[in-house]
Amino acid sequence: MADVATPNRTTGNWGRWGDDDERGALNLLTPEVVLQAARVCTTGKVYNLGLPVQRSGVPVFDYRGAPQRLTLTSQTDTEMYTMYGAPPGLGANEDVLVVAAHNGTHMDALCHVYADDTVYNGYPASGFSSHNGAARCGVEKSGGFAGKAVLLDVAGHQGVDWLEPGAKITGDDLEACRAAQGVDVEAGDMLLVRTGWLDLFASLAPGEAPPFAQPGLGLAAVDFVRDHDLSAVGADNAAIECIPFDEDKFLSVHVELLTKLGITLIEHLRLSPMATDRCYRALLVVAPLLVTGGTGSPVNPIAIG
Ligand code: UVW
Repeated sequence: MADVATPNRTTGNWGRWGDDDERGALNLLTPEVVLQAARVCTTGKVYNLGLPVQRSGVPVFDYRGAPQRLTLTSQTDTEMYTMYGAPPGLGANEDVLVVAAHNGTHMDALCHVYADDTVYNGYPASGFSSHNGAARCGVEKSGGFAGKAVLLDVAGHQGVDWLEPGAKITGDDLEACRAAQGVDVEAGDMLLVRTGWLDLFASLAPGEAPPFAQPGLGLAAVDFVRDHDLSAVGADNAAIECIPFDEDKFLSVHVELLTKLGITLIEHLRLSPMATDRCYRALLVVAPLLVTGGTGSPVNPIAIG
């Protein structure tokens, strides 16, 4: 059972887990809830929900730059290995990874977005500095987490490969999809929403630019998330929310979910394999890098059906 309190319509989840809280709705994932979540597994099939880390063929916002795997050492460095005493033919290949935290499949820490100069739980946005990162609500405070995930395949339910770029998903859309799939959504669940965006992206010709607009949650989906008292929300698009942002307000859904409700967001999830298998309930394990003061982290969440 998750805790008995529920998010307040005005104050969200601020103060719900104490004035010092930095984990937000992840607090709902108590040991009892995680044990319960493990019981939803029926097939044991493991789904890697992360995108590959590579320079091309993955969605990238220009200002963040493409992920880079750079070679640090390889068989071209035999001289160095010989120095360490390695016999001919023995060596090691090593990489350096250069990855913008919010590009590929990643989770947003609660410090990621501020509104009215404030992040989740009322901490001042000024607590973030370029050198140290977030004084409060950095990704290391979220830590790894696990629980039950419910996949709502909204695109599949609406009979399309992907929702139109810019489409705003409402709470009614989520509820209709939930009912059609015959799954319950319980307090503490992690909601995964499939818009089909990554399938649209995959359908593009090499070098073809994706549309700027993306389908995603609109403000009319916020009540569904709040009223079900969810612990995290993930989607297969770049920002969970629709782009352009609903009501033309910058990051409007982020502000409602991440900042007010303290709900961790996980973006660019590969959800189609689960949808194809009609795997609508799974144990989900998310393990961010514990970057001190970090605004988020690349992740490869593992869903077990
Ligand atoms: C923004 O949308 C600004 O970031 P993210 O995709 O990490 O949520």
